[in-house]
Amino acid sequence: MSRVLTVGAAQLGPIQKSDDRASVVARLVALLHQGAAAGCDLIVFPELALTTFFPRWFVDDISEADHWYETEMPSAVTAPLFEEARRLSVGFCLGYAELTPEGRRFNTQILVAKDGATVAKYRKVHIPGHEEHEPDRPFQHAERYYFEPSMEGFGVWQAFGGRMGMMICNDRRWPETYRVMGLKGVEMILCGYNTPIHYVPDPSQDILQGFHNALVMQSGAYQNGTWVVGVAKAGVEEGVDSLGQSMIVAPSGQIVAQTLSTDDELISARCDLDWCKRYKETLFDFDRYRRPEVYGPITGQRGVVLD
Ligand code: CDT
Repeated sequence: MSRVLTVGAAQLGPIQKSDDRASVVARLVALLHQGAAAGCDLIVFPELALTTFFPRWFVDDISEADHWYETEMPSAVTAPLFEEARRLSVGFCLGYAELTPEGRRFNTQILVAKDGATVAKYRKVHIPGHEEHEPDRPFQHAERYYFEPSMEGFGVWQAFGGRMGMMICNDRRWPETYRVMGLKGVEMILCGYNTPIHYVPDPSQDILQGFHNALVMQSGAYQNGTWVVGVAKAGVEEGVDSLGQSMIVAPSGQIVAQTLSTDDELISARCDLDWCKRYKETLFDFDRYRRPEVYGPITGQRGVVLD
């Protein structure tokens, strides 16, 4: 069995509030066609890929936001994406807001096989932003109001001929995210993101957004000997400018493909999953070199404790 997986990063340009899901699904299907023409086995879409990034607005009654969430997947409106993927025999990874039958709200990403079957579901662990309305901000980032953090952690699934993991946006900034999957032998991590350029708590970081995006994904890839596919919803959405720079990162930490625009854009790369071994079996041979006996504080405490 070939260990080369051709993966596509299907960046989306902005989705405005008035764009209905059917028009967004049509854009996803168009990117799916481009990916299939490029020989992709798997196409990765961004975080919250079906709607505008709605946590930028606050509503006092959260049920007023129910229409941004999916209660079933596939649904009538998303079925064409699943059907077209099956017809083209291309897998995909899709981020969306999930509202469960119990009324729980998660920021979710699924992995769908070439036959259209959902083989894995991941719910975002690190939820950034704020819980309460902060009226002085130019825009909200109320993810902590709209989503609960998953307690399921970071899974790694055998799929597409390799060991596949998932993370969502802010997860990519935390080394623990990659390491937990690294300890499960991950070979490719799929990540959708929505990253506003303007970081309200510290605007000095604004010009560093692209640098930080690459820094964390390149480091995470290298330190764990894994491919990382990071995919943006980019551009000016309802007046808020968001980072593009979607990229495919090799286990060496090198960027092998990167988007040039902030619009709908597909990039792809042939990813040799065996490349991971060069790092996993040498410099980052965990079994040989890691020292878990002195890493206790990483799981034993949350914040800083001064000796
Ligand atoms: N979607 C998401 O997690 N975005 C955050 C923005 C910074 S926190 C306000 C990110 O880490 O890119």
